[in-house]
Amino acid sequence: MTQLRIEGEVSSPHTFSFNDLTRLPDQIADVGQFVPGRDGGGVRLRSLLERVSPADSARYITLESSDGKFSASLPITAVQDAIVAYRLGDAPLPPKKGGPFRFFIPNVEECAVGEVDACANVKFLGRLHLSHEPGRDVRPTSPASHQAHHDQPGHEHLPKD
Ligand SMILES: Nc1nc2c(c(=O)[nH]1)N[C@H]1C(S)=C(S)[C@@H](COP(=O)(O)O)O[C@H]1N2
Ligand SMILES: [Mo]
Repeated sequence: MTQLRIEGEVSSPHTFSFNDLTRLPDQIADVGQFVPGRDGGGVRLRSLLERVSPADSARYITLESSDGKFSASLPITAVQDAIVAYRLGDAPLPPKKGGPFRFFIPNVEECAVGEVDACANVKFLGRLHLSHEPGRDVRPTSPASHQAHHDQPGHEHLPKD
């Protein structure tokens, strides 16, 4: 079963299953309320962070896809309202929606314009890592490299439907 791991500079590293996530506080019934055009349910990132107890030294959170190919690293303070989408009705969020786990930052800036942008909405999330210094970040940083990123086979935008 696919799970979501949180580790690094935390007191209690933890691996969350679908069922674990359903039991956390701060559930979001409809992510579309905060991220227009998206469906599914989720939970606030802060609920997962409370469960693992970040160390005082932790300043960055690195979001990694389960295949290890995509990652983004952001200041923890910038993602206080972020959502981990994990369900579609009573079932796990399907890959065609970026599941089983997908990161969403409400009211985020458009792609390739800053430290916290829509490129950090990591799909197929497998691991969250907390650290003092920024972690691995492979987000495209210019309009041209962003276009090239999405032109790669398998990197097209997901349909919003
Ligand atoms: N795993 C993974 N997540 C990813 C990417 C990726 O290539 N792989 N691309 C990012 C970029 S650059 C953007 S703009 C958004 C696109 O999300 P969408 O497919 O839902 O439109 O996903 C982000 N998350
Ligand atoms: Mo992007």
